[in-house]
Amino acid sequence: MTDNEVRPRGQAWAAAVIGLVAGAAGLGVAELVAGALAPKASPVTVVAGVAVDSSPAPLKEWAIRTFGTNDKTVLVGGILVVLVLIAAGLGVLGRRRPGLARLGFAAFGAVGVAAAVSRPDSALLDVLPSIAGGAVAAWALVPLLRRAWPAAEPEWSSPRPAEPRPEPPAADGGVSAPSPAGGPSRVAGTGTELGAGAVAGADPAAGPALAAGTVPAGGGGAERPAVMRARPGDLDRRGLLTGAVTGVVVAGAAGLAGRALGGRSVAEAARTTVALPPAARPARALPGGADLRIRGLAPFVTPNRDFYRVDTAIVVPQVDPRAWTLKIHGMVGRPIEITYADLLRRPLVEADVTLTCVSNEVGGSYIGNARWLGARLADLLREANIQPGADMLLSTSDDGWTCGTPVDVTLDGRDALLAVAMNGEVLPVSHGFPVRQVIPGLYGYVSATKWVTDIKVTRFDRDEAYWTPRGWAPRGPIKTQSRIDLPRDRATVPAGRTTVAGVAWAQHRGVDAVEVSVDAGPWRPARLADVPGPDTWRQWVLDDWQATPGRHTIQVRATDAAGRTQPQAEAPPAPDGATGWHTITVQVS
Ligand SMILES: Nc1nc2c(c(=O)[nH]1)N[C@H]1C(S)=C(S)[C@@H](COP(=O)(O)O)O[C@H]1N2
Ligand SMILES: [Mo]
Repeated sequence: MTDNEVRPRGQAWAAAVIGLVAGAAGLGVAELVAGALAPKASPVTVVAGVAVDSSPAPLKEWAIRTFGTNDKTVLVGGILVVLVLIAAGLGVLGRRRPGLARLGFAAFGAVGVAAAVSRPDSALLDVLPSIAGGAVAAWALVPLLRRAWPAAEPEWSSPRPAEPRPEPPAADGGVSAPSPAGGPSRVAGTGTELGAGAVAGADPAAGPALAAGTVPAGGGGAERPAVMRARPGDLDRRGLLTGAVTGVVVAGAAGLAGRALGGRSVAEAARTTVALPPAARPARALPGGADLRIRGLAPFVTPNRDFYRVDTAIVVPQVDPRAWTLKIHGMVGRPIEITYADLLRRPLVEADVTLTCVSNEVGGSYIGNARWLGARLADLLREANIQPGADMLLSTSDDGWTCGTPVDVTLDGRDALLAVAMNGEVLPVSHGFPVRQVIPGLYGYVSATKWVTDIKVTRFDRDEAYWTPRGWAPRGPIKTQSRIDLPRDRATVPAGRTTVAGVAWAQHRGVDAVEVSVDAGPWRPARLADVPGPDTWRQWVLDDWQATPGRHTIQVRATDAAGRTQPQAEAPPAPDGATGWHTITVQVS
């Protein structure tokens, strides 16, 4: 550093704080713009969306395994951590190379813009939040730096000239410290004395920047003359504080306002006004013995609030049912487009169907059973007059996710539905409001499109759905499985007669037998609960296991109505569903 360059000294932490504050202000403003104009395009959301869609299958599996349904919260948290680190780094860089740091923030805005336009459901306005955020962060950086180092060399306000600058005439004058070389605003009175006036003159916004109380901090202190004099490169703590507080207030206010604007959930509001028509074909009453009502055993009907949720949406799509339509097109004689009102006027059927996720591990919880109300998909497909040779329905959701379903499965008489209600309630927003597919017997990724808006009749050899290029099988019939709910794995239970219970499923084939084995001993048949049909899971119980002290292993296996017993061989969820026998260990005391 030459004499005529007064650089901000030390205090990288202060610069890091400034970078964070500038970044936060940018994010806050981006949220505000998103809330007002482009609800799906908050920068963090779109970047997270890109991350979800481009992460390889093993990573996705790992995330689901490790974080469960919190995987997206963790992802957003991870993105924020990266943003924090980079914003802090840009702040530090900004002390020396403000132009470059500004470019860095602008680059972040550009990443957000790129992510926004790459989303399958992107709209023109979606570029705005990231542009606004990047611009605000890049802009805010310099005034914040200037407040914190009001008397340092003002290269922050102009690009640094390549040539050594001529000494301003006043600079070598009466001031004891080297004077800032360039910028017009800094020359006057280069506040080397601990007086408010001089610096206030330099930057009115900074207020009494070097006023008493601004005790020079940190490493710089030692070099200081006994009389407290602030030198031009010193950190002005009050300026830092006021700048940071202003930035954080702006960030918080803008962010909250954005959330408030964006949070007025169109879908949630519309949902409460829907009057569900009665079913033209109600489901038969559940057999009395469908639920064994054993504490700790999954209830036969999964309440909506407990129903697992799996999808790629970072924010739940908000679909206005008044604007919703479903198109059926492609290999059809007569393309169809129907509205929500049209759909509700059709004869609706009710069906008990258990949904299962292909990512469910043996013994896992990505499964739930509900009573669905919906229009029969087969009727609509017949009205559209499907052409021979079509074997796939490529359905698309409002947020651009796609799903490939075999045509024959939807036409074979099973309750393949365009569902509008779940357990007697209008479909919850997170489960696909206003309309989703429900097709018994297929894993969710090839059947259960939520927020469905489009069905293209096509062929498996011509089209690919979302998960196929990501390593999952194009077709996904549900494999026969069973789970022990009780006792819990690794539980300690008292010796004596002990209840072992769980659920088993083989959707659309039906479960005919469940057997339990303790310590690899003989298989004993469990008692099966009643079921309304082959499309739901089935509770089972073994009432009379005589537990003896020590450690025991319990295993379960199910057999479907075709007589096929689930295989022992263990397979992971990818590419087409986990296999193996659920095995738990318990300590009996
Ligand atoms: N739009 C959309 N629909 C979707 C998905 C998705 O990512 N996006 N995931 C599917 C998967 S993998 C499963 S297992 C089911 C889960 O439905 P649920 O969240 O109502 O339990 O939704 C299916 N429908
Ligand atoms: Mo799934």
